[in-house]
Amino acid sequence: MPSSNTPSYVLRYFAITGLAETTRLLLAASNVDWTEENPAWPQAKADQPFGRLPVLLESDGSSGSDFVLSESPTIERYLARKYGFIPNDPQLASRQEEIRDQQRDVIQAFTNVKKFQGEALQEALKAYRTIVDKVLEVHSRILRENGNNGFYFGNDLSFADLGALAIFRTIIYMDGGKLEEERSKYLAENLTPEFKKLIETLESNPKLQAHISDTKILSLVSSA
Ligand SMILES: N[C@@H](CCC(=O)N[C@@H](CS)C(=O)NCC(=O)O)C(=O)O
Repeated sequence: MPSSNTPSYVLRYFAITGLAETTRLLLAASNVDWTEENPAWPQAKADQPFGRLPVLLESDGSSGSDFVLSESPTIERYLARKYGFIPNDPQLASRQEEIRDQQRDVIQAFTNVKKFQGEALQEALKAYRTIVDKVLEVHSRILRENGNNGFYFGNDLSFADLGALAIFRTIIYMDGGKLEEERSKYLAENLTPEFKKLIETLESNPKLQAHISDTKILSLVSSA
Protein backbone atom coordinates (compact mmCIF):
# COMPACT_ATOMS: atom_id res chain seq x y z
CA MET A 1 0.00 0.00 0.00
CA PRO A 2 1.21 3.57 -0.67
CA SER A 3 2.56 5.44 2.39
CA SER A 4 0.56 8.33 3.88
CA ASN A 5 2.75 10.82 1.97
CA THR A 6 2.03 9.19 -1.36
CA PRO A 7 -0.21 11.30 -3.58
CA SER A 8 -3.76 10.17 -4.16
CA TYR A 9 -5.72 10.71 -7.34
CA VAL A 10 -9.16 11.45 -8.67
CA LEU A 11 -9.76 10.73 -12.34
CA ARG A 12 -12.70 12.63 -13.82
CA TYR A 13 -14.18 11.15 -16.94
CA PHE A 14 -17.34 9.68 -18.39
CA ALA A 15 -18.34 6.10 -17.58
CA ILE A 16 -16.77 4.73 -20.76
CA THR A 17 -13.31 3.38 -21.65
CA GLY A 18 -12.48 6.09 -24.24
CA LEU A 19 -9.63 8.52 -23.58
CA ALA A 20 -9.18 7.49 -19.95
CA GLU A 21 -8.51 3.77 -20.19
CA THR A 22 -4.69 3.93 -20.34
CA THR A 23 -4.74 6.33 -17.37
CA ARG A 24 -6.91 3.92 -15.37
CA LEU A 25 -4.48 1.09 -16.12
CA LEU A 26 -1.51 3.31 -15.17
CA LEU A 27 -3.15 4.23 -11.86
CA ALA A 28 -3.94 0.57 -11.14
CA ALA A 29 -0.42 -0.58 -12.05
CA SER A 30 1.13 2.20 -9.92
CA ASN A 31 -0.51 0.82 -6.79
CA VAL A 32 -1.64 4.30 -5.75
CA ASP A 33 -4.83 5.34 -4.06
CA TRP A 34 -7.26 6.50 -6.75
CA THR A 35 -10.95 6.90 -7.41
CA GLU A 36 -13.00 7.88 -10.38
CA GLU A 37 -15.62 10.62 -10.66
CA ASN A 38 -18.21 10.72 -13.47
CA PRO A 39 -19.47 14.33 -13.31
CA ALA A 40 -22.92 15.32 -14.54
CA TRP A 41 -22.49 16.78 -18.02
CA PRO A 42 -22.70 19.48 -19.34
CA GLN A 43 -23.30 20.99 -15.87
CA ALA A 44 -19.71 20.26 -14.80
CA LYS A 45 -18.13 21.47 -18.06
CA ALA A 46 -17.44 24.99 -16.78
CA ASP A 47 -15.60 23.57 -13.75
CA GLN A 48 -12.93 21.82 -15.84
CA PRO A 49 -9.72 23.70 -16.72
CA PHE A 50 -10.27 23.24 -20.46
CA GLY A 51 -13.98 22.39 -20.46
CA ARG A 52 -13.37 18.73 -21.31
CA LEU A 53 -12.52 15.40 -19.75
CA PRO A 54 -10.45 13.51 -18.73
CA VAL A 55 -9.03 15.57 -15.86
CA LEU A 56 -6.64 14.20 -13.24
CA LEU A 57 -6.46 15.65 -9.71
CA GLU A 58 -3.44 14.79 -7.63
CA SER A 59 -3.60 15.48 -3.89
CA ASP A 60 -0.25 15.65 -2.18
CA GLY A 61 -0.44 13.45 0.91
CA SER A 62 1.55 15.92 3.02
CA SER A 63 0.28 19.37 1.99
CA GLY A 64 -3.13 18.38 0.64
CA SER A 65 -2.59 20.63 -2.40
CA ASP A 66 -4.13 19.65 -5.71
CA PHE A 67 -2.32 19.41 -9.00
CA VAL A 68 -4.92 19.47 -11.78
CA LEU A 69 -4.04 18.18 -15.23
CA SER A 70 -5.98 17.97 -18.51
CA GLU A 71 -5.25 16.33 -21.88
CA SER A 72 -5.17 12.55 -21.90
CA PRO A 73 -1.70 12.17 -23.51
CA THR A 74 -0.20 14.57 -20.92
CA ILE A 75 -1.93 12.83 -18.01
CA GLU A 76 -0.68 9.46 -19.24
CA ARG A 77 2.92 10.60 -19.68
CA TYR A 78 2.91 12.36 -16.30
CA LEU A 79 1.88 9.17 -14.49
CA ALA A 80 4.05 6.90 -16.66
CA ARG A 81 7.16 8.99 -15.90
CA LYS A 82 6.35 9.46 -12.24
CA TYR A 83 5.75 5.75 -11.60
CA GLY A 84 8.54 4.34 -13.77
CA PHE A 85 6.64 3.03 -16.80
CA ILE A 86 8.76 5.25 -19.09
CA PRO A 87 12.55 4.94 -18.71
CA ASN A 88 14.78 7.95 -17.99
CA ASP A 89 16.94 7.44 -21.08
CA PRO A 90 15.51 9.81 -23.77
CA GLN A 91 15.85 7.31 -26.63
CA LEU A 92 14.26 4.47 -24.70
CA ALA A 93 11.54 6.85 -23.52
CA SER A 94 10.85 7.88 -27.13
CA ARG A 95 10.43 4.24 -28.14
CA GLN A 96 7.65 3.94 -25.56
CA GLU A 97 5.99 7.16 -26.69
CA GLU A 98 6.28 6.21 -30.37
CA ILE A 99 4.44 2.95 -29.71
CA ARG A 100 1.80 4.74 -27.66
CA ASP A 101 1.22 7.37 -30.37
CA GLN A 102 0.74 4.63 -32.97
CA GLN A 103 -1.80 2.97 -30.67
CA ARG A 104 -3.54 6.35 -30.38
CA ASP A 105 -3.90 6.43 -34.18
CA VAL A 106 -5.93 3.22 -33.98
CA ILE A 107 -8.38 4.85 -31.56
CA GLN A 108 -8.58 7.97 -33.72
CA ALA A 109 -9.41 5.86 -36.80
CA PHE A 110 -11.87 3.82 -34.72
CA THR A 111 -13.79 6.91 -33.60
CA ASN A 112 -13.79 8.29 -37.15
CA VAL A 113 -15.77 5.24 -38.29
CA LYS A 114 -18.57 6.26 -35.94
CA LYS A 115 -18.84 9.73 -37.46
CA PHE A 116 -19.67 8.80 -41.05
CA GLN A 117 -22.33 7.17 -43.22
CA GLY A 118 -22.40 5.79 -46.77
CA GLU A 119 -19.30 6.26 -48.91
CA ALA A 120 -17.47 8.26 -46.24
CA LEU A 121 -18.04 5.38 -43.82
CA GLN A 122 -16.44 2.93 -46.26
CA GLU A 123 -13.42 5.24 -46.55
CA ALA A 124 -13.19 5.54 -42.74
CA LEU A 125 -13.40 1.75 -42.38
CA LYS A 126 -10.66 1.31 -44.95
CA ALA A 127 -8.43 3.78 -43.08
CA TYR A 128 -9.20 1.99 -39.81
CA ARG A 129 -8.29 -1.43 -41.22
CA THR A 130 -5.07 -0.01 -42.69
CA ILE A 131 -3.85 1.36 -39.35
CA VAL A 132 -4.97 -1.77 -37.47
CA ASP A 133 -3.05 -3.95 -39.95
CA LYS A 134 0.05 -1.77 -39.64
CA VAL A 135 0.03 -1.69 -35.85
CA LEU A 136 -0.61 -5.43 -35.60
CA GLU A 137 2.21 -6.16 -38.06
CA VAL A 138 4.87 -3.75 -36.75
CA HIS A 139 4.08 -4.17 -33.06
CA SER A 140 3.91 -7.98 -33.34
CA ARG A 141 7.41 -7.89 -34.78
CA ILE A 142 8.60 -5.77 -31.83
CA LEU A 143 6.93 -8.23 -29.42
CA ARG A 144 8.62 -11.16 -31.22
CA GLU A 145 12.01 -9.43 -31.11
CA ASN A 146 11.55 -9.11 -27.34
CA GLY A 147 11.07 -12.89 -27.12
CA ASN A 148 7.26 -12.93 -27.25
CA ASN A 149 7.14 -12.78 -23.45
CA GLY A 150 4.06 -10.57 -23.24
CA PHE A 151 5.98 -7.27 -22.98
CA TYR A 152 7.07 -4.83 -25.69
CA PHE A 153 10.42 -4.19 -23.99
CA GLY A 154 12.39 -6.21 -21.43
CA ASN A 155 10.60 -8.18 -18.74
CA ASP A 156 8.58 -5.47 -17.05
CA LEU A 157 5.29 -3.73 -17.56
CA SER A 158 5.70 -0.47 -19.48
CA PHE A 159 3.69 2.43 -20.87
CA ALA A 160 3.54 0.68 -24.27
CA ASP A 161 2.10 -2.52 -22.74
CA LEU A 162 -0.60 -0.68 -20.80
CA GLY A 163 -1.47 1.39 -23.87
CA ALA A 164 -1.94 -1.79 -25.93
CA LEU A 165 -4.32 -3.36 -23.42
CA ALA A 166 -6.23 -0.06 -23.26
CA ILE A 167 -6.68 -0.07 -27.06
CA PHE A 168 -8.32 -3.49 -27.05
CA ARG A 169 -10.46 -2.66 -24.03
CA THR A 170 -11.53 0.66 -25.57
CA ILE A 171 -12.52 -0.83 -28.91
CA ILE A 172 -14.27 -3.86 -27.48
CA TYR A 173 -16.21 -2.04 -24.77
CA MET A 174 -17.08 1.03 -26.85
CA ASP A 175 -18.72 -1.47 -29.21
CA GLY A 176 -20.67 -3.05 -26.35
CA GLY A 177 -18.36 -6.01 -25.71
CA LYS A 178 -20.04 -8.22 -28.28
CA LEU A 179 -17.43 -8.18 -31.05
CA GLU A 180 -20.18 -7.92 -33.64
CA GLU A 181 -19.50 -4.44 -34.99
CA GLU A 182 -17.21 -4.33 -37.99
CA ARG A 183 -14.59 -2.39 -36.02
CA SER A 184 -14.20 -4.65 -32.98
CA LYS A 185 -14.73 -7.82 -35.04
CA TYR A 186 -11.95 -6.86 -37.43
CA LEU A 187 -9.52 -6.28 -34.59
CA ALA A 188 -10.41 -9.54 -32.80
CA GLU A 189 -10.30 -11.64 -35.96
CA ASN A 190 -6.88 -10.34 -36.89
CA LEU A 191 -5.32 -10.51 -33.46
CA THR A 192 -1.86 -12.08 -33.59
CA PRO A 193 -0.42 -14.68 -31.18
CA GLU A 194 1.98 -11.97 -29.94
CA PHE A 195 -0.89 -9.69 -28.89
CA LYS A 196 -2.79 -12.61 -27.35
CA LYS A 197 0.27 -13.30 -25.24
CA LEU A 198 0.49 -9.63 -24.24
CA ILE A 199 -3.19 -9.51 -23.23
CA GLU A 200 -2.82 -12.78 -21.31
CA THR A 201 0.26 -11.46 -19.47
CA LEU A 202 -1.39 -8.17 -18.51
CA GLU A 203 -4.71 -9.75 -17.56
CA SER A 204 -2.92 -11.99 -15.08
CA ASN A 205 -0.97 -9.11 -13.50
CA PRO A 206 -2.14 -8.87 -9.85
CA LYS A 207 -1.88 -5.06 -9.79
CA LEU A 208 -4.42 -4.72 -12.58
CA GLN A 209 -7.02 -7.08 -11.11
CA ALA A 210 -9.02 -4.47 -9.22
CA HIS A 211 -9.67 -2.61 -12.45
CA ILE A 212 -10.07 -5.47 -14.95
CA SER A 213 -11.25 -8.53 -13.05
CA ASP A 214 -14.85 -8.33 -14.29
CA THR A 215 -13.97 -7.13 -17.76
CA LYS A 216 -11.24 -9.44 -19.04
CA ILE A 217 -11.14 -9.67 -22.80
CA LEU A 218 -8.80 -12.55 -23.68
CA SER A 219 -11.52 -15.19 -23.89
CA LEU A 220 -13.69 -12.80 -25.93
CA VAL A 221 -11.01 -12.09 -28.51
CA SER A 222 -9.70 -15.65 -28.60
CA SER A 223 -13.11 -17.04 -29.51
CA ALA A 224 -13.80 -14.42 -32.21
N1 LIG B 1 -7.46 16.45 -26.37
C1 LIG B 1 -8.34 16.05 -25.31
C2 LIG B 1 -9.72 15.73 -25.86
C3 LIG B 1 -10.72 15.63 -24.73
C4 LIG B 1 -12.12 15.35 -25.25
O1 LIG B 1 -12.44 15.51 -26.46
N2 LIG B 1 -12.97 14.93 -24.33
C5 LIG B 1 -14.34 14.67 -24.65
C6 LIG B 1 -14.72 13.26 -24.19
S1 LIG B 1 -13.81 11.98 -25.02
C7 LIG B 1 -15.23 15.64 -23.87
O2 LIG B 1 -14.89 16.13 -22.82
N3 LIG B 1 -16.44 15.88 -24.43
C8 LIG B 1 -17.43 16.69 -23.79
C9 LIG B 1 -17.41 18.12 -24.22
O3 LIG B 1 -16.54 18.52 -25.04
O4 LIG B 1 -18.28 18.86 -23.75
C10 LIG B 1 -7.73 14.84 -24.57
O5 LIG B 1 -7.05 14.02 -25.19
O6 LIG B 1 -7.91 14.77 -23.35
